[in-house]
Parts: sequence; C-alpha cells; structure tokens
Amino acid sequence: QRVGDQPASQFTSVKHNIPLYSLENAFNSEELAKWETRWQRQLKAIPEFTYVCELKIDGSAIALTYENGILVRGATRGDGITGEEITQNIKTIRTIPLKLNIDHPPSRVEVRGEAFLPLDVFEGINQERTKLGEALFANPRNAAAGTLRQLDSKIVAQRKLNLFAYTLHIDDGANEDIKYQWDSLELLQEMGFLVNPNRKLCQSLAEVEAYFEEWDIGRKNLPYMTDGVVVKLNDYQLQQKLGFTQKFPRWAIALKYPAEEAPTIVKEIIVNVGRTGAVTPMAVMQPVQLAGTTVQRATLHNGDRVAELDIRIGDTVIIRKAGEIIPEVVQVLTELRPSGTVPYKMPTNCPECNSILVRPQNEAVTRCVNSSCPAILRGSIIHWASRNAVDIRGLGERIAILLIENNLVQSVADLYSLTVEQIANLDRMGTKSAENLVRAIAESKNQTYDRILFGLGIRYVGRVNANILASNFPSIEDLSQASFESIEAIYGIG
Ligand code: 1X8
Repeated sequence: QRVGDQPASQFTSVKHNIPLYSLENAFNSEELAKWETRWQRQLKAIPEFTYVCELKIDGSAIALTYENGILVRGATRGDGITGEEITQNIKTIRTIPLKLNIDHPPSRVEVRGEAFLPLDVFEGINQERTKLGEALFANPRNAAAGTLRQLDSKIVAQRKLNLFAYTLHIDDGANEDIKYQWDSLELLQEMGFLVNPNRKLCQSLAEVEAYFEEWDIGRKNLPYMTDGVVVKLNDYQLQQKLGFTQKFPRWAIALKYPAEEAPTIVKEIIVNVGRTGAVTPMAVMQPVQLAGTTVQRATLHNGDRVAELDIRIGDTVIIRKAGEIIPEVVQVLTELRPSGTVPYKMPTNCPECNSILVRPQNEAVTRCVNSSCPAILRGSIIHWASRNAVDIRGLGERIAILLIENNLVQSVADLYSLTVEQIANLDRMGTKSAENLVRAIAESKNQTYDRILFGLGIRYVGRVNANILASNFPSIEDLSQASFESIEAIYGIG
C-alpha cells in the first residue's frame, strides 16, 4: 500500500488549498527584537503572549491533505501557491499516517511538515553518486527535494525519507478547541505524525535566545540537519489578528544559525580548469567535517582572491560552507603559519595542456583558451551529459576522463559513434554497463531542443535563457539566423 506499482511519467501541478508561506529570517538578537517590536506595534495594546520555539529542519516543505481521515494528496511546496503532486512518493514515508488516528476525523485536514533525509542516508547517497560519476547533492535539503521528485516510488522507498509535522489546519470548524500552536503539535502527534520533540514554550525573547543557544550545541548531535529555530506566537487568535505580508506570516520568524565554519590545514594548492576554460584555484586540505559532509577542497575563486588571502601551503585556514557543494576559504590564520612558507603564484600556463593562460582586462577570471584542451573537453562532456542537459545516465566524470584518455572522443559529437566494444574495454567497465551507456547516449538524441541548447554550454545560455530561446525560435536553424534585435526584443532577455 505504501509503494506504487508503475513509475510516474511526470508530476502534475496542483494548487495548494492554503498557500505555503516562507518565513522571515533573523540572524541576530537585534533583528529578532525588531520583529517583536513590529508585531506588537501593529496591535492596539500589547497582549499576553507566549512563543513556541521549534527546530528549523533543513529539508523540503510538504503539504498533506486528508479527507475524512484518509491521506488523499501530498504536494511539494513549489512556489507556495502551486506545487507538484507527489502523493505516491509521500506514501513511502513510514512516519506519515495513511489514515489519521482519531475517532471522528474532520472532513478535511491539511498538515504541513518538513521532509528530510537523515545525515547518514544523505552521506550514503552522495557516496553512491560519486561511484556512478553523478553530480553530488550539495546538502541534505537538496537530496530530500531530489528524492521527492523521483518518478519511481520504489527508489523513494529505499531512501529512508522522514517527515516532521508542524502545522495543522482543520477546515470545518472542528478546531474550535484548538487555540494554540502548542496544542496543534500535540494533536498532530496523537494523530500519528512524527513531531519534533525538541520544542519549547517561551515567555520572552531572552528565553527564545537561550533555546537558540542550547540547540546550537545540541544540533551537532542530531541525526538530521537544522539551520535555525522557528519562533511562532502560540495563540491562534493573535496569529489571525496579525495575518501575513506579501511573503511571510507576521506572527513567526526564523532565527538562523550562521553558515558552518571549520579550521583545517592546507596541504596543497591546485588549479581546476572548467568547461569554459576558467581557471579556479582550489585549496586541498586535511579532511574536516562540515555541515554534514567530509570536506577536503575549498575554492579560492580567482587569482585576486589568492593574493588578497596570501594563502600558502601549510597555512591553517577557516573554511565555510554556504549552500554550495564546494566550500570557500574565508580566512587564513597567519599567526599559525609555520616558518619557511612561500607565497603562492598562480600558474602562467594551463596545468592540463600547457598553453598560456589569458586574463582579459577588467575580468577576474583567468582562462585557458586552447579549444582542444582536455580539461575543457572533459568539462563539456560532463555538462552535455548532465541531468538538466541531455541527461545521459552513467556518463559522469570518471567515464568522461577514461574516454578522453583513451582517445575515444575529441568532441561531444564523438560520443555518438562510440561502440559497445570500445567502452567495454575501458577500466572497470563490462559489456552490460557498456550496452547501457551506448543506449543512454542514443536515447539522448530524443531530448528536447532547449536541453540540447543548454547542453552546448554557450556562455550566457544557462537553463533559463535556453528555455526562453527555444520557445521563441522554433528550431536551431531559426535561432542561428536570429538578429541581435530579435533576441533583444524577447521578454526576459536584456
Ligand atoms: C518552515 C519550517 C518550519 C518548522 C521547521 N522547519 C522548517 N523548515 C517548524 O515550524 N517547526 S515552519 C516553516 C515555514 O513556515 N516556512
């Protein structure tokens, strides 16, 4: 009953019965105090009130609809107004009741919660993706969102998704007795949902901040990721009086933890050449745990940033992870610098093809401009095969490197004349995986033209622009003839 039979071919959009708002963020006590002043000023007199503090789960928001106690729909947040119907996937989450555990269920109940992946499951998924050469998820939130959008609910069922419920809406007036958020949480629990146990009623912002501090330490031992605490006015009457702005409820705020940082030691400084030829200096460091993953590389962005940091091999550095897969070096602790270090000099030649690197005036980026540089070819192939381009499953970094090293491809076009035999002879490939890859490459010819356009990796043609161009020029021939004026005239292109 929990796992669907046939994979879905696509998801359908659904309008939420009640919009899902996002939360206003506060990053410090001042911002939190301003929020309190603001909501109090809006009322004629300062009322008696309490705050409910809950952990902010770094997952993916979900809306669940129950009719007469039966789960009839699960949807992603989407833009808050419309989301995607993912009922089949939602049903695989064991902590979501298919039937509410109450005697006389109201005709309609809406439950909101955060779907999340436990940290160890997240690490496991990324390790598996590394092996397959697939792009890694940057964080558990993206991994949860990606899992929820899997078309095959059998895969979702294997992933151990979970959900903390935190909002309860009852449609038919039956919630007269529920006057407080706190009581909603207890009722949700009685109905059979998993509700985060680490909640607290607070009488003042001082107590809220104590809770925030307590969980800044406590969260490091939780098996799931949190990125702050959510503070809500407990009293539904007050919530109703305050209402919503265009974007947020006025009666709630998220107090966020700063992006995680950690110290480590630089073992090596390397430069990476991307598919556009852009040369990015990177620090290779002693592995360190950061925001749920083991990190050993950090970006140094460009030569100017390297000079500004004066980062050297042997330095102790602070790295920070703010949403991206690759963290950045934010500080060099020069007082810990060992003796005998030398400033790092950016290379003048490409580390992969040895041609002279070029830095256009007024640009921060240094580039390799050799069109046959193997690094550029490798990056182009990986990009072409990536999920948002023509999506060739099984063609990741490892295979791209093998194909280039063995002189099997000199361009993306060469992928389409590869044979099973050629691929099967590569390191750690067999006939079966070679057949799969050849088939996946052949199937990629059927992809839509916007994906192909994106896959070409033209500068300034990202996913959005590829889409816009594809819908304004019916064929690639039309696009190749397009004038400056006709492109400029398109809504969405400046
Ligand atoms: C988002 C979240 C909320 C809660 C926990 N985690 C979140 N990511 C909670 O209320 N316990 S509320 C919320 C929202 O309203 N956007």
